[in-house]
Order: sequence, then structure tokens, then C-alpha cells
Amino acid sequence: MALSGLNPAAALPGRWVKLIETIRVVALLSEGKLKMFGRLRRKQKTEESVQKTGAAWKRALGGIFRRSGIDDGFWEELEEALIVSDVGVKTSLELVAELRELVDKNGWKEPGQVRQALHDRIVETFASLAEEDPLPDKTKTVLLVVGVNGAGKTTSIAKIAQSAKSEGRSVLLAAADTFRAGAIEQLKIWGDRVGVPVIAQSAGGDPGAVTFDAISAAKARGADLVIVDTAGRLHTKHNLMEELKKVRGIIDREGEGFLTRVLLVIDGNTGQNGMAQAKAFTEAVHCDGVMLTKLDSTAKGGIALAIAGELGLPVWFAGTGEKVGDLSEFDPAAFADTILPESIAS
Ligand SMILES: Nc1nc2c(ncn2[C@@H]2O[C@H](COP(=O)(O)OP(=O)(O)OP(=O)(O)O)[C@@H](O)[C@H]2O)c(=O)[nH]1
Ligand SMILES: [Mg+2]
Repeated sequence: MALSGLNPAAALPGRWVKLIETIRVVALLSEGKLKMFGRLRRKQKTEESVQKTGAAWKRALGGIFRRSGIDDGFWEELEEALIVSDVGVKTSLELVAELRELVDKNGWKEPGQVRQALHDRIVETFASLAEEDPLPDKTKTVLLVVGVNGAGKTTSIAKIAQSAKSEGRSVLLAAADTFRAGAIEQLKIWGDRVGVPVIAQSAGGDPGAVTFDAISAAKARGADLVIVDTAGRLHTKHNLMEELKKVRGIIDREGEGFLTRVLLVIDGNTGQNGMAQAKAFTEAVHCDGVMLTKLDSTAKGGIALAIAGELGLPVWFAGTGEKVGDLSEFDPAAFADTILPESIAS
């Protein structure tokens, strides 16, 4: 090997540093304090999945941070660009007001300083909500999955089921979408693919009864994660939202010993309509977190910021494709780095 050019003495300290770091990481891993591979994967996947989103933000914001100074025109353009990126009027106005205050207070002159402050604000918004583990280890959980038609609920359930199973959890799926023709079959196919049992009744049955059966089966079989698939429904349809409340009621009543989590699935392309969905579903069944799907397409993703900022709902997962492995835990820093990279201001 061509090592002759190396000075072994000079290489030694570097090796020691590496060795010490390895020992530290192994120690942390064994204490369960660091999920290293999970975290690395999460960052990388979030970065990969939001590339198109990043390009959309670059188109909307690119020129703004390259302006020669911070004047009224700068603020107007920034506000407009945030709104165009689906951040929503309310959140955009609030963000701009906050940034203006910071500029006045600190006497900033460079648009790049505003970019950094906006980047940090985005990370903070998401990070302050992300403290709770969506699916805590060793905790029996019923995950109720809700959202409008076609948002990606059933596909996301398969992704989460596979990921949970690979972490050693015993998962069971409940086919509580008894409404749409073919929905039960679709969930059964996913169940077969990922090797997870599906509790179902016949089409047209009562979603509450299926949920009841699934929780009973989980108790009998010692399953620790029940994921309930529900029919897609327009958030404006009162009777369908009432039906969802009943399902939630059954989980609360029957799921003794189980943590209840409600996951709202939102198509990342939905734009501001996602906000109306999030409000209505949260009012009906109190959502705990969001899965933002289809980020691999042209989603602008700004809706995530509006939902986090206005409703305080964390984004837990990102859907990054149609395959079962296309799931990533949402990484706020990677998201902010991709939509507002330093290069956008230089
Ligand atoms: N590109 C992409 N497609 C996705 C993603 N998630 C789901 N899909 C696609 O979106 C379509 C709808 O997905 P479903 O999982 O059936 O959606 P759903 O919310 O269960 O739909 P309903 O049961 O009809 O309400 C399917 O074609 C999926 O393959 C994603 O992250 N990326
Ligand atoms: Mg479905």
C-alpha cells in the first residue's frame, strides 16, 4: 500500500481522537442516549426528500437575500415569497414582523443576516414541538391515522408498520376504512407485504367495531402497536367527522394501558387547504402530530411551518415516495438547511 509518504507520528493523534470518539459513541449508544444510525438516516433522508422543496424555495426567495440592503422593498418581497411558499398569510406576517424587530434591535444591514435569523426561527419552531417521541419505545400505543381522501394514510401506515416491526415491535393493523370499496383489501395487501396481521370485518361495517376488535386482539396477542386505518373524509363533512369522534371514543374507552396517538396525514402539495384540514381534524379528534406526504414531488412544504406555528402540531414523519421504505422522521435542521441554505444569500 502507498503509505510510505505518511508520517506515522503525525497520523497518531488523529487516530487517537477517532478512537476516543468511537469509544464515546459506543458508550452513549449502549446507554441508549444516541440513536446514531437513526439520526444520520433521518437527516440524510429529510435532505434528500426536500430537494425539490428546496428548489421551489430557491425560486421564490433566491433573489431576495442577494439584494444590496434591507429596505421596504426587501420586506415586501420576503413576505410575498413566504406566502407563495405556502407558509400562510398569518405566519408569514408574524415571521416578517419578528425579523424586522431583530433587524432594528441589532442594526443588521445585510439580507444574509435575515436569512440566518429566519433559518434559526424555522429550526426553533419545529424543534420546540419535537420533544415528544411520536411512538415511545416499550409503550403500548394505539395510533389513529386520519386525513382527507388520498392524503396517503394507508401507504403511510404500511411504512410506519414496517419501521416499527424492524425495531422489534409487535404491530397489528385495524382496517377501519370500511367505507371505500377496496380499502380493506388494500390494507391486507400491505399487511402481507410487511408481515403484519390485519384485523378486519366486512366492507360497509362499523369502523368503531373494527377498532374495538383490533384493541381486543392486541390485548389477547400481546401486540404493542395498533395502527388504525380510517376512511378518507372531507374535513367539512360533519357526519363523517362525528364518526371519527366515535372511533376515538372507543380507543379512549377500550385502550386502557395503551397510549393514544392521533396522526394527521397531510399531502405536502395541499397548500393552505392543509391548514383548514389540520384545524378541523384537531377540533374533532385532537391530533398529536403530522405526517407530511409526497415531499418527493413538488411540494413547497411551507404548510408544515404554518401548521407548527399556528396549531403547535409537530411534524413527526415525512413521506418521501410510494415505496414502503420511503419514510423518514422529520429533521427540522435538515429541512431548514435545504430550504434556506447559506448559498441562497451569496
Ligand atoms: N409520491 C408519493 N406518493 C405517495 C406518498 N404517500 C402516498 N402516496 C400515493 O398517494 C396515493 C394515495 O395513497 P393512499 O395511501 O391510498 O391514501 P389514503 O389517504 O389512504 O387514501 P384514501 O383511503 O382513499 O383516503 C397512492 O397512489 C400512494 O402511492 C408519498 O410520500 N410520495
Ligand atoms: Mg386509505
